[in-house]
Formats: sequence, structure tokens, C-alpha cells
Amino acid sequence: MSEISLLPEVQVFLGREHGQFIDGRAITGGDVATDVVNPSNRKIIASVHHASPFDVEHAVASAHEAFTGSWRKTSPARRGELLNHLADLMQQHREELAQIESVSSGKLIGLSRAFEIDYTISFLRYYAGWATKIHGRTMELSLPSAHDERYTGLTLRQPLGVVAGIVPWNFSIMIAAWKFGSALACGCTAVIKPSEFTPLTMLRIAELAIEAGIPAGVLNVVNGNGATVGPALIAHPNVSKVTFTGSVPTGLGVGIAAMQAGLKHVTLELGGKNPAGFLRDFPVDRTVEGIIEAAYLHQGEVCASAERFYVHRSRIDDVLDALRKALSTLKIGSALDESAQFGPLANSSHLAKVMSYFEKAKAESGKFVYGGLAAEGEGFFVQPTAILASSQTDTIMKEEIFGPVASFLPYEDEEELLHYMNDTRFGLTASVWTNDLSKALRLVPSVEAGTVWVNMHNYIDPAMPFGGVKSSGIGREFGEAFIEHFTGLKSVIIRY
Ligand code: TXE
Repeated sequence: MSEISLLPEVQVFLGREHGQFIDGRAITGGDVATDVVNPSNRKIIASVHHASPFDVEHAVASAHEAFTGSWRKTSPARRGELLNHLADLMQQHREELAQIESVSSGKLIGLSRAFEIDYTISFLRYYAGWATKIHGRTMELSLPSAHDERYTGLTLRQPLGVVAGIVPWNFSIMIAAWKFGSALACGCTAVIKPSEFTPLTMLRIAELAIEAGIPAGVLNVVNGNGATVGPALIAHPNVSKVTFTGSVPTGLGVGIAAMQAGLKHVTLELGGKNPAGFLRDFPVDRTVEGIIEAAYLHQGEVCASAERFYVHRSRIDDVLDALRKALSTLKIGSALDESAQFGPLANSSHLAKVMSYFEKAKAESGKFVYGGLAAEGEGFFVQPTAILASSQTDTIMKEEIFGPVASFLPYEDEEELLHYMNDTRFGLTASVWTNDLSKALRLVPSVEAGTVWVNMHNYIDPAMPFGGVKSSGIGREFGEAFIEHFTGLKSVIIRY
């Protein structure tokens, strides 16, 4: 296993004391700290102090002061320029940020560079472009006029205020940027709460935001336990909006807490059990390529990934044979090994969770096509796994595993395929694979998911709204749709 060397600036960063980033500066110290563990070798790489109740108060106060002060005085064009400056700095610090991310999350270094950094830069530039295009409308009104008075109506589209962004560990930079990029473009300020497993990269990005010229207090970071810091943020009277990405149970709790705290605006992007349906005409080799794209990117730790795969009964044996061969050639290795194609899982509890599904699959007579074991290595490695389920009601066809586990079931006809695909309480993404465009266009409207891909899976674009239906969430991120979720409308009526 040959690993790239950590840059000197990464080593210096990891060696620093870490905690929060509030009002333009790093805040350290406190009674409790969590170790950050490198998933590739289980070594502790840093320790991060948890935010105290005082830190949470301080972060929200500084965000609120910036919202009513410096950021309100910053013109929309300048907001866009500043987001672009931050994107420029991320470009300059690409390797540094990618390395910090890879040693914290187990993301392969190539994926950290291309996805976490380059994609995030694209998202920030996309939001930057919108900053000058957020506006209300004017309208002619029809109110009764007794003495020839007239009325003009206008709507102001105004920023909501302080946004609390609660972020998971799988894409700690990009998902955070969806939240603070949207917030800042709209004129809101932000307090970001990273996952306790991946608290580091966002601290570095907050420093770069200051270097980029974004005023102190506009972007703050608080770390610590979700169950203590999260509720404190959500309940704070000066937080106007909560945007959360994570698991369904936690997301439900976040939504309820936000309602109870005064009907706060909420965006929830939760999990899924996303299906991929391969129609009978789709070739076996391209089916296997599609399965690998859909199931195993970032070890399956992608909310959009597919976990349920439906292949026509006439093809399933050929597909599973070819998939077995393809999976056996994947090189498993450290996140810093540029030749590795498959890295470790993000943390030990997640590894235990994924492994527990192997036991459930065995108990329910699932047939292992490949994998099903921990993989060699010091880190949290597990084999890429494919299982032929015994029925649609197996646990592996129902519950989100969030790991590299593709579960298969054959179907007889397209009616059954559609039934299987929609037979879930989730609805984040889905994909349909066929060379017959008319079949695809007929199926897509009936698939219950926020995003449906045809002949692809796992691709997102800043211009395309992203979010779930059913239990996969509320609201949309990116695309023009984000503006609605970070601003409110004020109606103004003028009599003259
Ligand atoms: O997620 P949580 P976890 C799924 C995946 C994974 C499972 C658990 O199946 O195995 O979730 O991962 C914060 N109030 N996804 O435990 O608990 C927490 O600190 C407010 C799917 O990491 O949902 C973290 O910052 N916040 C997913 C964030 O919520 C709270 C991505 C997410 O934590 C909180 C990751 C509370 N009471 C995991 N409790 C996706 N859909 O992308 C925790 N948090």
C-alpha cells in the first residue's frame, strides 16, 4: 500500500488545538473533546473540543449581529464576489483540504479532490451567481376604490436570518457548502454544526472564508455531540432556519424540534433506500458498470446511492456472475493510496452497523454473490458486497444500510418492476436503465423519488434541485429552488 505524504500544512493543521470558529476566530478549550480517527488505520489524528452552551450562544449571537449588521450592509453583488473569493481560495488549497478530508472521513483522495473540493467550488460559484438575481415582484391590485385611490403591491424577498446547518460525515465539505453557500447568497448568516466524526475540514474552510473577506460572524462553526449542540442551536430564538442532512430518525427529531421552537423554517435531506431498475434490453456489461456507479461510490456512503437493484429474471444470473468478477478486481486500500478504488468505511460504529446487515441477510436466506466480510487492513474495511435477496420483504431490501451493499431481486415485467421500486417509505433518488427512451419516459413520472436518473446514478448538478419525497425529506437544495428555502416573502401594499 503506497500512500501519498501529508502536506506540511496539513500536518501543522492536524497538530493544532481545535474547537469552534466563531466571530472570525478559532476558539479552543473546554471540558470535553472528541478524537478524530483516521478510518484507514484507526489512528487518532486530532482532538476537537465540544462547544459549550456558552459557545453556542456566542456563535448564534455573532451570526445574528452579522445578519443585522455587516452582512446586511453587503450588497448582493459583493456577496457573490465574496463567495467566489472563497471558491478561489478553496481552489488554491485544494490538496490541503482534500487531504484533511480523506484522513478524517476515509474518502479516497481522488474523490476528495474531485468531489468534495471541485464540486464544492462549482456549487459556491453557482450560489454566487444567484446573489444578484434574488428579487420580489410588483403587481397591479384590484382592491375597491371609492375615491379614485389606487394601489400598488410589491413583494420583497428577504433573507430569513441566522441559519443552523447540521451536516453529516459522508461529505463534510460539500454538504456544508450547500447550506452555507445558499444561506450567504440569500443574505442569511450561518452556524454550521459538522458531524462529530468529521469536524475538521469545516474549521479550515471557515478560516479561508475570513481570508476571502467574508465578514466575521457570517460563517461560524460549532462542534460537539449532535444530541446536545444540535438541539441547543435549533431551540435558539435567534436561529430562523434549520437545514439538516442525515439519518431519518435524527431528521424527524430535528423537524419536530424546529416546529416546537417556534415554527422555524426547515429543510430536511434524509436517507433513502434508493432503487435502480434495469430493463430487459440493457446489456449485461453496461448493467454491471451501472451497478458499480450506483452502489459502490464512496463505499456506498452516499445518500443518493442505490441499494436495491432490480434486474429482469432472464438476465439476473449473467449480471450477478459478471458483477462478482468485477467486484473481485476492485483494489481496496487506504484513502491516501491513489491507486485504491475502494476505501474504508467512515467510522467503527458504521462498520459494525454495515456488518450487522450481513447477519440479517444470512438469517433471511439472502445469497451472497460477493463480499459479506470485513476486508483486510488496519482500518474500517469491509468488502464490497452483493446479495441476492430472497424476497422484497427482506430487511436488506427495506432498511438503509448506507454502505457498499447492493441487494438484488429479479422481476418479471415492468409493472412488477415499478411496484418494487416504489415499495418503500423513502423517495430520495432512483434510476431507470434502458436504451428504449420511450419506455424510460413512460416510467419516470411514476417513480416516486425526488431525482430520477436515466442510464446514470449518483450525479448531481448545482442547477438541478435535489431533495426527497415521502420519508426522505422536505424541501430542495440547489437549483433555483434553494432561494425559496432561505428567503421569505414580505407583501407591501401602497395606496396613492
Ligand atoms: O447520522 P445522524 P449519523 C445515515 C446512515 C448512518 C446513520 C447514522 O444510515 O448510518 O445515518 O449516521 C447531528 N439534533 N446517514 O449518526 O445522527 C449529528 O451530530 C440535532 C445518512 O452520523 O443523522 C450530525 O452532525 N442534530 C446521511 C448530523 O446530525 C443532531 C448521511 C447527522 O447525524 C442530533 C449520514 C439531534 N438530536 C448518515 N443528533 C444522508 N442522508 O446523507 C445528531 N445530530
